[in-house]
Amino acid sequence: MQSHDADPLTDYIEYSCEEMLARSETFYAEIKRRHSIRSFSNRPVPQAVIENCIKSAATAPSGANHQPWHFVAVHSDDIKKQIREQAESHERSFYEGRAGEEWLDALKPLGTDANKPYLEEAPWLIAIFSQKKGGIHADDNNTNYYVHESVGIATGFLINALHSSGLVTLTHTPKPMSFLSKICQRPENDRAYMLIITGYPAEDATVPHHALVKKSFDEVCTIL
Ligand code: IYR
Repeated sequence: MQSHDADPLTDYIEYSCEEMLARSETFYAEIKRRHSIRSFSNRPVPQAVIENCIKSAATAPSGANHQPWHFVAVHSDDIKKQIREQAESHERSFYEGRAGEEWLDALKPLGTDANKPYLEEAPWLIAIFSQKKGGIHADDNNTNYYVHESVGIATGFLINALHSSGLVTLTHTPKPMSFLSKICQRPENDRAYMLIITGYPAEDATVPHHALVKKSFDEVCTIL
Protein backbone atom coordinates (compact mmCIF):
# COMPACT_ATOMS: atom_id res chain seq x y z
CA MET A 1 0.00 0.00 0.00
CA GLN A 2 1.22 3.51 -0.71
CA SER A 3 2.37 5.44 2.31
CA HIS A 4 -0.33 7.56 3.86
CA ASP A 5 -1.24 8.83 7.32
CA ALA A 6 -3.33 6.34 9.27
CA ASP A 7 -4.49 5.55 12.78
CA PRO A 8 -4.83 2.12 14.37
CA LEU A 9 -8.32 0.63 14.25
CA THR A 10 -9.48 0.97 17.85
CA ASP A 11 -13.28 0.89 17.69
CA TYR A 12 -13.76 -2.46 15.96
CA ILE A 13 -15.62 -4.99 18.12
CA GLU A 14 -15.27 -8.71 17.40
CA TYR A 15 -18.13 -11.00 18.43
CA SER A 16 -18.05 -14.74 18.88
CA CYS A 17 -19.61 -16.77 16.05
CA GLU A 18 -22.70 -17.43 18.17
CA GLU A 19 -23.08 -13.79 19.03
CA MET A 20 -22.51 -12.80 15.40
CA LEU A 21 -25.27 -15.16 14.32
CA ALA A 22 -27.60 -13.87 17.02
CA ARG A 23 -26.88 -10.25 16.10
CA SER A 24 -27.42 -10.88 12.38
CA GLU A 25 -30.75 -12.54 13.19
CA THR A 26 -31.80 -9.69 15.43
CA PHE A 27 -30.85 -7.16 12.78
CA TYR A 28 -32.84 -9.01 10.14
CA ALA A 29 -35.88 -9.24 12.41
CA GLU A 30 -35.64 -5.51 13.07
CA ILE A 31 -35.15 -4.39 9.49
CA LYS A 32 -37.95 -6.67 8.28
CA ARG A 33 -40.32 -4.49 10.31
CA ARG A 34 -39.47 -1.45 8.18
CA HIS A 35 -42.29 -0.48 5.88
CA SER A 36 -42.90 2.54 3.69
CA ILE A 37 -45.78 4.39 5.33
CA ARG A 38 -48.09 6.90 3.66
CA SER A 39 -50.18 7.96 6.58
CA PHE A 40 -48.46 9.96 9.33
CA SER A 41 -49.41 11.31 12.74
CA ASN A 42 -48.65 14.97 13.39
CA ARG A 43 -47.14 14.11 16.79
CA PRO A 44 -43.88 15.98 17.22
CA VAL A 45 -40.51 14.21 17.11
CA PRO A 46 -37.56 15.83 18.91
CA GLN A 47 -35.07 17.56 16.64
CA ALA A 48 -32.21 15.80 18.46
CA VAL A 49 -33.45 12.43 17.15
CA ILE A 50 -33.48 13.69 13.57
CA GLU A 51 -30.03 15.22 14.04
CA ASN A 52 -28.60 11.94 15.34
CA CYS A 53 -30.08 10.06 12.38
CA ILE A 54 -28.55 12.55 9.95
CA LYS A 55 -25.21 12.27 11.76
CA SER A 56 -25.48 8.48 11.28
CA ALA A 57 -26.25 8.91 7.57
CA ALA A 58 -23.24 11.18 7.18
CA THR A 59 -20.90 8.39 8.38
CA ALA A 60 -21.66 6.45 5.17
CA PRO A 61 -18.77 5.47 2.89
CA SER A 62 -18.38 7.73 -0.14
CA GLY A 63 -16.14 8.11 -3.18
CA ALA A 64 -12.72 9.36 -1.95
CA ASN A 65 -14.54 10.19 1.32
CA HIS A 66 -15.80 13.39 -0.28
CA GLN A 67 -19.20 13.00 1.44
CA PRO A 68 -21.10 14.48 -1.52
CA TRP A 69 -24.36 15.11 0.33
CA HIS A 70 -26.34 17.69 2.20
CA PHE A 71 -29.43 17.10 4.31
CA VAL A 72 -32.12 19.70 4.91
CA ALA A 73 -34.39 18.76 7.82
CA VAL A 74 -37.65 20.66 7.48
CA HIS A 75 -40.09 21.13 10.33
CA SER A 76 -41.32 24.60 9.43
CA ASP A 77 -45.06 24.43 8.60
CA ASP A 78 -44.65 27.12 5.99
CA ILE A 79 -41.84 25.30 4.15
CA LYS A 80 -43.70 21.97 4.36
CA LYS A 81 -46.74 23.67 2.79
CA GLN A 82 -44.62 25.01 -0.07
CA ILE A 83 -43.10 21.57 -0.64
CA ARG A 84 -46.54 19.93 -0.64
CA GLU A 85 -47.97 22.45 -3.12
CA GLN A 86 -45.10 22.00 -5.57
CA ALA A 87 -44.89 18.22 -5.18
CA GLU A 88 -48.63 17.74 -5.68
CA SER A 89 -48.63 19.92 -8.75
CA HIS A 90 -45.88 17.76 -10.33
CA GLU A 91 -47.57 14.57 -9.17
CA ARG A 92 -50.89 15.65 -10.75
CA SER A 93 -49.31 15.86 -14.17
CA PHE A 94 -47.56 12.53 -13.51
CA TYR A 95 -50.77 10.72 -12.57
CA GLU A 96 -52.78 12.49 -15.28
CA GLY A 97 -50.65 11.02 -18.05
CA ARG A 98 -46.95 11.87 -17.90
CA ALA A 99 -46.21 8.57 -16.15
CA GLY A 100 -47.60 6.44 -18.97
CA GLU A 101 -49.86 3.41 -18.67
CA GLU A 102 -47.23 0.82 -17.69
CA TRP A 103 -45.91 2.90 -14.78
CA LEU A 104 -49.40 3.74 -13.52
CA ASP A 105 -50.34 0.04 -13.69
CA ALA A 106 -47.24 -0.82 -11.63
CA LEU A 107 -48.31 1.68 -8.96
CA LYS A 108 -51.94 0.53 -8.70
CA PRO A 109 -51.31 -2.08 -5.96
CA LEU A 110 -49.73 0.66 -3.80
CA GLY A 111 -52.84 2.84 -3.95
CA THR A 112 -50.84 6.04 -4.46
CA ASP A 113 -52.20 9.16 -6.11
CA ALA A 114 -51.29 12.84 -6.48
CA ASN A 115 -52.47 13.78 -2.99
CA LYS A 116 -49.60 14.01 -0.51
CA PRO A 117 -51.12 15.24 2.78
CA TYR A 118 -48.25 13.65 4.71
CA LEU A 119 -45.95 16.33 3.32
CA GLU A 120 -47.70 18.70 5.76
CA GLU A 121 -48.78 16.27 8.46
CA ALA A 122 -45.51 14.50 9.23
CA PRO A 123 -43.32 16.38 11.74
CA TRP A 124 -40.16 16.16 9.62
CA LEU A 125 -39.26 16.10 5.93
CA ILE A 126 -35.61 15.42 5.17
CA ALA A 127 -34.51 16.62 1.75
CA ILE A 128 -31.30 14.96 0.58
CA PHE A 129 -29.08 16.71 -1.93
CA SER A 130 -26.16 15.30 -3.92
CA GLN A 131 -23.14 17.34 -4.89
CA LYS A 132 -21.20 16.84 -8.12
CA LYS A 133 -18.45 19.13 -6.95
CA GLY A 134 -16.92 19.33 -3.51
CA GLY A 135 -14.30 17.47 -1.55
CA ILE A 136 -13.48 16.47 1.96
CA HIS A 137 -13.62 20.09 3.15
CA ALA A 138 -16.90 21.98 3.01
CA ASP A 139 -15.44 24.73 0.80
CA ASP A 140 -13.59 22.43 -1.66
CA ASN A 141 -14.61 22.57 -5.31
CA ASN A 142 -13.10 19.36 -6.66
CA THR A 143 -14.76 16.55 -8.58
CA ASN A 144 -16.80 14.15 -6.46
CA TYR A 145 -16.81 10.47 -7.39
CA TYR A 146 -19.55 7.82 -7.32
CA VAL A 147 -21.96 10.51 -6.24
CA HIS A 148 -25.15 8.53 -6.84
CA GLU A 149 -23.81 5.43 -5.12
CA SER A 150 -22.49 7.43 -2.15
CA VAL A 151 -25.70 9.36 -1.59
CA GLY A 152 -27.73 6.17 -2.05
CA ILE A 153 -25.74 4.46 0.71
CA ALA A 154 -26.11 7.49 3.01
CA THR A 155 -29.85 7.48 2.35
CA GLY A 156 -29.99 3.80 3.31
CA PHE A 157 -28.14 4.59 6.53
CA LEU A 158 -30.61 7.40 7.22
CA ILE A 159 -33.67 5.19 6.70
CA ASN A 160 -32.12 2.52 8.91
CA ALA A 161 -31.29 5.05 11.66
CA LEU A 162 -34.81 6.49 11.60
CA HIS A 163 -36.34 3.02 11.72
CA SER A 164 -34.03 1.94 14.56
CA SER A 165 -35.02 5.08 16.48
CA GLY A 166 -38.68 4.04 16.26
CA LEU A 167 -39.90 6.26 13.44
CA VAL A 168 -41.48 5.34 10.12
CA THR A 169 -40.41 6.70 6.78
CA LEU A 170 -41.47 7.21 3.20
CA THR A 171 -39.04 7.77 0.35
CA HIS A 172 -40.51 10.31 -2.03
CA THR A 173 -39.09 11.36 -5.36
CA PRO A 174 -41.40 13.86 -7.03
CA LYS A 175 -40.32 14.47 -10.61
CA PRO A 176 -38.82 16.92 -11.37
CA MET A 177 -37.40 17.63 -7.91
CA SER A 178 -35.55 20.86 -8.70
CA PHE A 179 -38.19 22.86 -6.79
CA LEU A 180 -36.71 21.40 -3.59
CA SER A 181 -33.38 23.15 -4.20
CA LYS A 182 -35.17 26.48 -4.44
CA ILE A 183 -37.45 25.98 -1.44
CA CYS A 184 -34.56 24.64 0.67
CA GLN A 185 -32.32 27.49 -0.55
CA ARG A 186 -29.55 25.21 -1.74
CA PRO A 187 -26.76 26.45 -4.04
CA GLU A 188 -26.53 25.54 -7.76
CA ASN A 189 -24.18 22.63 -7.01
CA ASP A 190 -26.77 20.79 -4.90
CA ARG A 191 -29.12 18.49 -6.79
CA ALA A 192 -32.24 17.17 -5.04
CA TYR A 193 -31.83 13.42 -4.63
CA MET A 194 -34.72 12.28 -2.48
CA LEU A 195 -37.19 13.42 0.12
CA ILE A 196 -37.66 11.30 3.25
CA ILE A 197 -40.86 11.83 5.18
CA THR A 198 -40.57 10.73 8.79
CA GLY A 199 -42.48 10.68 12.05
CA TYR A 200 -44.93 8.42 13.88
CA PRO A 201 -47.41 6.41 11.81
CA ALA A 202 -51.07 7.48 11.91
CA GLU A 203 -53.15 5.16 14.07
CA ASP A 204 -54.88 3.78 10.98
CA ALA A 205 -51.66 3.42 8.94
CA THR A 206 -51.62 0.43 6.59
CA VAL A 207 -49.07 -1.47 4.53
CA PRO A 208 -50.13 -2.48 1.01
CA HIS A 209 -50.11 -6.27 0.48
CA HIS A 210 -48.03 -5.66 -2.62
CA ALA A 211 -45.23 -4.17 -0.50
CA LEU A 212 -45.07 -7.27 1.68
CA VAL A 213 -44.22 -9.59 -1.19
CA LYS A 214 -40.47 -10.12 -0.96
CA LYS A 215 -38.41 -12.24 -3.33
CA SER A 216 -37.15 -15.51 -1.91
CA PHE A 217 -33.57 -15.73 -0.70
CA ASP A 218 -32.64 -17.91 -3.70
CA GLU A 219 -34.02 -15.29 -6.05
CA VAL A 220 -31.97 -12.51 -4.54
CA CYS A 221 -28.77 -14.35 -3.69
CA THR A 222 -26.35 -16.79 -5.30
CA ILE A 223 -23.64 -18.38 -3.20
CA LEU A 224 -20.62 -19.46 -5.22
N1 IYR B 1 -43.68 9.76 -7.14
C1 IYR B 1 -45.04 9.30 -7.24
C2 IYR B 1 -45.17 8.00 -7.94
C3 IYR B 1 -44.53 6.82 -7.34
C4 IYR B 1 -43.54 6.17 -8.07
C5 IYR B 1 -42.99 5.05 -7.60
I1 IYR B 1 -41.65 4.06 -8.76
C6 IYR B 1 -43.37 4.50 -6.35
O1 IYR B 1 -42.80 3.35 -5.87
C7 IYR B 1 -44.38 5.14 -5.63
C8 IYR B 1 -44.92 6.32 -6.13
C9 IYR B 1 -45.74 9.30 -5.87
O2 IYR B 1 -45.08 9.50 -4.86
O3 IYR B 1 -46.93 9.11 -5.82
